[in-house]
Amino acid sequence: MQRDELSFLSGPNAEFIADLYARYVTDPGSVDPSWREFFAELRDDSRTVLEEMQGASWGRRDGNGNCHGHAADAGYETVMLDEAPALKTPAAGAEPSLRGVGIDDIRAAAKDSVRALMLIRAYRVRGHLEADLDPLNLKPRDRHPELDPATYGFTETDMDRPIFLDGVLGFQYASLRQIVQIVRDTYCGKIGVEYMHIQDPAQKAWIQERIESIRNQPQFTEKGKRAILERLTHGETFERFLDKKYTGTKRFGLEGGEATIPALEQILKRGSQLGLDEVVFGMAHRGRLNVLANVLGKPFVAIFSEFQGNPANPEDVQGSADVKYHLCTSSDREFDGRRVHLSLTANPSHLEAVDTVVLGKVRAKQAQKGDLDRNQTMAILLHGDAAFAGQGLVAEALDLSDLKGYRTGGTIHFIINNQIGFTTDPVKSRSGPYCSEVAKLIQAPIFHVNGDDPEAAVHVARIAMEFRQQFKRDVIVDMFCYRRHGHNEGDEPSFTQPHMYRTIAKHPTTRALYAERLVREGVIGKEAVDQMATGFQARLEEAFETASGYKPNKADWLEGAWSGLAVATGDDRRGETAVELETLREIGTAITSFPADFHVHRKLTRIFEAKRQHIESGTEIDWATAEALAFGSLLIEGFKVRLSGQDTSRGTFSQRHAVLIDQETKDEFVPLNAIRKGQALIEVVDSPLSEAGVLGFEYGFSLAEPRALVLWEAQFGDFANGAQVIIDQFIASGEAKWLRMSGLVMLLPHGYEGQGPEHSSARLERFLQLCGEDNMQVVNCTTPANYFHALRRQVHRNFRKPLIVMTPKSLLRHKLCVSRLQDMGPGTSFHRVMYDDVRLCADDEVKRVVLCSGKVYYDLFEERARREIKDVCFLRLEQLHPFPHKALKAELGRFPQADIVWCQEEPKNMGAWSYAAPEIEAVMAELGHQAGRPRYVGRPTAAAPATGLLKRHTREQALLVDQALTVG
Ligand SMILES: Cc1ncc(C[n+]2csc(CCOP(=O)(O)OP(=O)(O)O)c2C)c(N)n1
Ligand SMILES: [Mg+2]
Repeated sequence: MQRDELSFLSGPNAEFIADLYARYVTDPGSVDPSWREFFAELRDDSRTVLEEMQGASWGRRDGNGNCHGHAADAGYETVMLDEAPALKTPAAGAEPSLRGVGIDDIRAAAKDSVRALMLIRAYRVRGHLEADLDPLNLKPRDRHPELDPATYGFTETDMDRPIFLDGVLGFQYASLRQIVQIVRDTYCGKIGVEYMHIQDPAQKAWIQERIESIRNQPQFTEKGKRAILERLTHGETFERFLDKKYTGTKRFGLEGGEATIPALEQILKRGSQLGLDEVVFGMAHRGRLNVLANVLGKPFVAIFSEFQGNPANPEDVQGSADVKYHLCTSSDREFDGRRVHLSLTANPSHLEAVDTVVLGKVRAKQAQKGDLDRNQTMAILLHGDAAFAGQGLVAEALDLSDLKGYRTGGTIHFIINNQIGFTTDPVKSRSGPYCSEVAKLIQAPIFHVNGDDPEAAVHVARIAMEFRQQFKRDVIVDMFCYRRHGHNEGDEPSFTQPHMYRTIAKHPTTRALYAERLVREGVIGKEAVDQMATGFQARLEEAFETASGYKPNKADWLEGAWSGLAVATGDDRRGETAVELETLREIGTAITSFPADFHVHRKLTRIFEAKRQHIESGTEIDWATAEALAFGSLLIEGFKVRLSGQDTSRGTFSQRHAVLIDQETKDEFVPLNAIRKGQALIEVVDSPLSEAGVLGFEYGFSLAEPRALVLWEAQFGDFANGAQVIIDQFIASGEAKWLRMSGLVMLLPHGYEGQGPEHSSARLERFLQLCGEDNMQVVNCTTPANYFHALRRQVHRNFRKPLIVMTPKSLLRHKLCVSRLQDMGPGTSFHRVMYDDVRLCADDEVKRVVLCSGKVYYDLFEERARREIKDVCFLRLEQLHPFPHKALKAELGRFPQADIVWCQEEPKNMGAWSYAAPEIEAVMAELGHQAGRPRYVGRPTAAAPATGLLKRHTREQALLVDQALTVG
């Protein structure tokens, strides 16, 4: 059959066949028997193909201009690879015509087209499975049957017959031989692309166009190639140098994955052309020193000095410091005259824990600079293959990526996939075919690339950057490479991976392979290659010589957004937190108002009415109202407030109602954002059901934005232990390890109310055990006003410390747990210790002082009143850490004759007892108090925090209250 005769299959006829097929699918009897036979012969997935005949693949793509906006750039110049013109055979004005063509011809030609489309589609979906990705070629690559033309009934004799494609792959007609060549070039080279899982047609079409138009073959100018070689040379020489000078010292070298360096460089360079001016990096151990030096430009001399065991910061601001491959740094770099600020976030050993911290920082920075379309600031997260597959935090971070309250306009994830995790093989560390599978959770495109082809790595890095800027969504680069040495430099890898390491030993370095290629291509001479390495080595030597005399001249904190803040000193830390009564009333009016046409829930109007009356009378201000007053007052002072947590906008206990929902339209209204013109805004975000990920995010936000009150709320305090890594590794120790302050507030519902083991305790004891070196504050307030001051204090001092708050549940509605407006008014402040409001007897008649904290105070208070006891007085420790030594001493000094009891509702091995007992004893010793030490009253030691039986709870609670009040 001649080509012209095949023209019947262009546009309209293609649709005709697709329509015919649609009819066949719904009712096979409705089509001509010859067509029925034809369709029946097709495989199951022909449905997809025929559907696509009318869709993006068959029809013309929209030709999104941005796909081709690849301005040649100085460093890595890329020119588009023109497709060989011989392959292009446009249908020269052929008119659709069925004249003179028999049904058998139509059937044969249509069958060819459909089968070819199925094959092409199979390559788009699964071509990556046959891509040449592993530099070590450890496993023979299996052929996938769907990528074999024979599967579709093609035989060798079909190879050269023209097949009508109507624009697919850019061709009107192509032979099967040509088609196979093109799809294999595009999908089975050194790059494997997974994108057909993306449901958004524009994103899918963009990627298809971007890669198919150039058969996914990068082509670089000579200058670009030399630049890539130079970056590889820096990467390799740096590790070699460290290996020579500090043999056996842990550095978690990048060797085997050096293509990371030019790839990152490309992201920054292309990003700067597309509007980026700030990148926040998060990464683990592997290659971190190399990235610090060769991407972020940390001075070599500083790194060498740290290798010699010297501190990274001046002695006087040392903190407890951290190992060198956890440290943060920041720098400015220029790309073609455009400045890009780079920072690498400090991280703990815990893999992937830094991910959402980085995202939170990016979000805060975007807000700071008004980067509303998120074009300027971006996160790059580097991952190990085992960690990316294994750590749940990766999924949590991905889940945040497109949520309104957390999105950051897309992150580039770069996996340094060295095909091993410490000693563990991929087959033992993941169930899926790739380490990157989890990214499909958010339908991110995934570019697998062979790290021994640095041009391919740079090429996909560029596409990733363009995709992020175009769609503001996450994108994954999975760079297959290897790890030349053991997990660290003192580790013997062949105990467990003998075959792999025999292969690696014989395998030339990425740089050597690439240099050889460029010499072969005539891009560079052999001498120039060597010179590149020796020249760089000389620079390293020079830095090395001066390292022993190197002194960091200042710590890199309290700069930028943090300037004006200082290191916390002294004991008096109440800050200026009082607010004029007039202002409080103004806020009170705003938070109980809503637009006239807003349909508020009936029950809420009643609640708001009562609230408003209390504010007017200045009495009975409950917890949630005090909180709203604290937020509102900060907002009108210009401090932003960001509160996130599960169901936080309503409040787990239906107490907050910070966001109102119109009962007719579902519109939202935030009364706190309608106090005054020009006020700062509050962002109250209902979070996804994650603890670690979200807490990390808010911590990150607080690192970048000291002028905001940032809060995370747990649904119940217990759930915070799902975020233990963030608490231990960042919140409690970040300032000491990395000189990074945070004013983050954690709100943790806590209190024994008979709700069972999992809804009673926020594990106060754990937080207290973490306290040391003035690292954070732990409070367990008993009054709304004191909570009000504790919140305001967070941003009204010249330093920042995390604040852990045990928050109430039943006390949210307790008639005694209320404050007066004037307790927040002029002259008031936070109280670390609170004593009885009313003196029941003279100080020297007091027989017992009960020290307590939090909710149990109200149980004690009510029972003392019921029994009309006069000689027992209460001292509430509102703040547990820093321990209110001075205030407690002053109070306890009033009662030298009394016995001292510590009363808590938690079991003895929990709550504040273990922490507070020695502190109280020290105060008593200083006073020479006759009682010597405090006596414990509370639940006995227990395994679970609380009983699940309400009756037992009530009995236990009554007993401990009784013991606390019974003297003698
Ligand atoms: C949460 C966590 N668990 C365990 C470890 C101990 N550990 C350090 S590196 C490593 C292997 C990481 O493998 P991979 O993510 O592939 O990175 P690679 O070292 O291969 O670059 C392990 C298990 C850790 N650092 N963090
Ligand atoms: Mg690995």
